[in-house]
Amino acid sequence: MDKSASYNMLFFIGMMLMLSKQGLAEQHVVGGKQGWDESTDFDSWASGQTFKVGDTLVFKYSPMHSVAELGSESKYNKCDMGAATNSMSDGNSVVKLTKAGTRYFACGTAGHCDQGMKVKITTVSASGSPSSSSNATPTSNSSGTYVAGWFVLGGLVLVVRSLMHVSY
Ligand SMILES: [Cu+2]
Repeated sequence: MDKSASYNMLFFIGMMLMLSKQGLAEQHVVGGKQGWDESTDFDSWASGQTFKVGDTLVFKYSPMHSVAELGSESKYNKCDMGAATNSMSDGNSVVKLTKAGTRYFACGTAGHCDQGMKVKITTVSASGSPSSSSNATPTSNSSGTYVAGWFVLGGLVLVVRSLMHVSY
């Protein structure tokens, strides 16, 4: 294989890597390095993240903490743990973000939520645009596939070109 053919191959491989990275679901460790702890500033952590449908949250914490999901913004604001669902206490809790919308999590240990140990996660549809209506998700998914299709086609043209070049 000559030089230009291998450059084309590299370009193609690079594009495939970019594509696969784009399509890959991300894992968000809640609170970053500090993890799920009273001292973590969850608002500033969350504001630096983009949560997409298909991504997962991972809560990492010591046995003095737990994770519970609160059903509404008002319960979240009041730290109303009475109606909490989906309680987890295994120290390494994984939550999958299956659809666009906002979800509320707080620590179940007495007093911790009031100390700020809570986080609000707003998930957007996979294309990255916030989606308030439920029917926006399939549309953005298919346009993503459409773009990906053109990328793959472009890559194939390059490979065919480099193969033809080699045979001269
Ligand atoms: Cu706690």
